[in-house]
Amino acid sequence: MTKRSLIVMTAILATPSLSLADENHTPTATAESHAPIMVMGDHMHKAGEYMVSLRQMNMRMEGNIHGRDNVDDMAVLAVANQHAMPANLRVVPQKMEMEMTMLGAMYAPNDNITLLAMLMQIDNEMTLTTYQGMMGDTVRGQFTSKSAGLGDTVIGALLRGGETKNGAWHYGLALSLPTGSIDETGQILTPASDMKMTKRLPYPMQLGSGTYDVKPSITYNGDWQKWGGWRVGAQANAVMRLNDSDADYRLGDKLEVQGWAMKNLSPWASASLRLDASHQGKINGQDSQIALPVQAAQTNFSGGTFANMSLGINLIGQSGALRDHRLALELTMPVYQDVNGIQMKRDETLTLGWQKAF
Ligand SMILES: [Cu+2]
Repeated sequence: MTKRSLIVMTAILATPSLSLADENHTPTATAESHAPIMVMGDHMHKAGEYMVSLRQMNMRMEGNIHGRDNVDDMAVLAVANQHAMPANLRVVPQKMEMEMTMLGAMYAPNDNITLLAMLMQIDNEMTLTTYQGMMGDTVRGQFTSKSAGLGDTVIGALLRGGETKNGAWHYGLALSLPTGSIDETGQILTPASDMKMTKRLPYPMQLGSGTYDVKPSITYNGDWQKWGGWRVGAQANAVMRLNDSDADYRLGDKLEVQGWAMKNLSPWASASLRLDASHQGKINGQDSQIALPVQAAQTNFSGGTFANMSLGINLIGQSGALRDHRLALELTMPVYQDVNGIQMKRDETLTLGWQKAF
């Protein structure tokens, strides 16, 4: 765990002691009344309510896959480079860590609409092995690329849909603004020389999409008391790019469906199980400055189909200074990944979050 994760965690854990107990507050919420922490736009608020949230997400990737199959460095070196020279890939990613800190706010001017906004800070770190020259399997060395800064900013609204006997659904419409940089550079060890060169980093190391993205969603929340107090939910959401970035490309559109079930363990704790599946298309166009003999710089080698299973725990304070502070942890594990071309293999993601409504 990195230093910033620790700072965020400490801030989250210290926050309840700073707030005052509020005796006139609405009845205390239950631990299962929000979806697992990784689900965005899962709930609406009552008129006049607002909420702040902080999420810390750490995602790891290790090794490489071609489609669905694990591949070693030699298999990666056998793949053609789309860019001019050399003929084959010569730089192989080994490990990547993505850290995202998300600060969110929600406000409901009335019962039918909840406004939301989210800022994020992103830290990426990738370790790669460079092979010497135009061919062969002689290692020149390893190097690490880093990028950090503000990511894209999301603003949007949730709109009341309708009600069923045991639940309700709502619609979401958000816009992602391209506040994240797409011209991050790093010191690259190239196949040609032991001297590092400053180059624009490959697409997965950039901090934003570079485009205005529309994010529609529809969410159902059900309270199935007759099933022994289970709460269930489902959401379909999409990311659609509206334009090409300044660097003449756009990331692939994305579609995701997910469902979850939550069960109370006590008035202040619940456990959750969530399944998600998503599909993302390939990068369209190309940034002419991203031209390294590495898979992550190949626009064909982007997007794919993914499914994950997540286990979560949710705690909610019941009284005193802890009242209504929500703390949640979710561990996401890949169960299926089928990528376009060769890409890094996704490992687990850990998300820690804090939410407080007023
Ligand atoms: Cu909220």
